[in-house]
Amino acid sequence: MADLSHSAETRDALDRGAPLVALESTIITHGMPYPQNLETALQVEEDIREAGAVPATVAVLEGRLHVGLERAELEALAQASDAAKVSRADMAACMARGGTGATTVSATMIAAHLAGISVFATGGIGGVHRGAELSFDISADLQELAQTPVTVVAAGAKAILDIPKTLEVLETLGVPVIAHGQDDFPAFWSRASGLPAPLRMDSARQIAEAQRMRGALGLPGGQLVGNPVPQAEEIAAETLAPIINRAQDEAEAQGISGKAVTPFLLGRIFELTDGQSLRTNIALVRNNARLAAQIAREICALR
Ligand code: PSU
Ligand code: MN
Repeated sequence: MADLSHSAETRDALDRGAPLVALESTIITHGMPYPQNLETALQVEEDIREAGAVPATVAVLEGRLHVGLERAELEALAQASDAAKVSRADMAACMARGGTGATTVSATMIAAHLAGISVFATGGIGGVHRGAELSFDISADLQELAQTPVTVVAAGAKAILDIPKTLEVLETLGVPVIAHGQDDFPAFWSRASGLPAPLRMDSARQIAEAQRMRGALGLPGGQLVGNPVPQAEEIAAETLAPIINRAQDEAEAQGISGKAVTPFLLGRIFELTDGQSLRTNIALVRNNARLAAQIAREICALR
């Protein structure tokens, strides 16, 4: 078994059997600019504590897999310009060569499961990119949800993705997709995607019970919870559509491909919305962290 490193706080919570929420770090290094990335990471950890759970931010630091970062480690990662973006495919290679990398949803799920943490909060998951019928660009996050038993709370999938195809692939892979408190699957910056989620649950308790039942049935994999961004912070889908199209056209014209696509699009949308996309992103991550903390507490209570 891989040897994990923990912050003192995370280690203590694991020892006590306290509710824990894992957090990814690609959002810190590749999803937001400094210093908002650091402020948000610290704020989200605090939101989880206030909601009665313990945060565990995941990253690979100099070859070691950390589940729970000390503040100085988080500060260094937020300012690192050379951190790799690590997902399932490159996690072991990064560790073997002593590298430093931020974990995506897929790598964070793997790390959380190794540490015995079953709930994870993020902003948005990766999914099927537009034009995937030609590019085959489908995030490893989807396959991970099918095989690793962690409930992931996200604000849905970004409109930079092909949301109908993303939902189809999740169905094929047997991943429960749950909208929290509404019928629509949320669309990250906007509350509604115009597409109903296959499942709807209105409480953290229901989500925890569904996860437990999956385990009892011996089904592999996790659950995806789509938690809509708070109304006051949402950006209307109509406002964003032309901006997303423009960012997409630029990515294509500049030949951006592979793992560079998502960070490029996020960066351009930030610029083209004069920072409004970042404010919304911060609000939705915090909202997801609070729900994830409630789910983690319910899972503990069911044990
Ligand atoms: N969605 C966001 N912000 C992010 C990401 C997704 O709103 O930073 C990151 C996550 O870490 C996710 C990854 O796992 O992008 C997906 O990348 P790709 O599309 O290359 O699989
Ligand atoms: Mn991709």
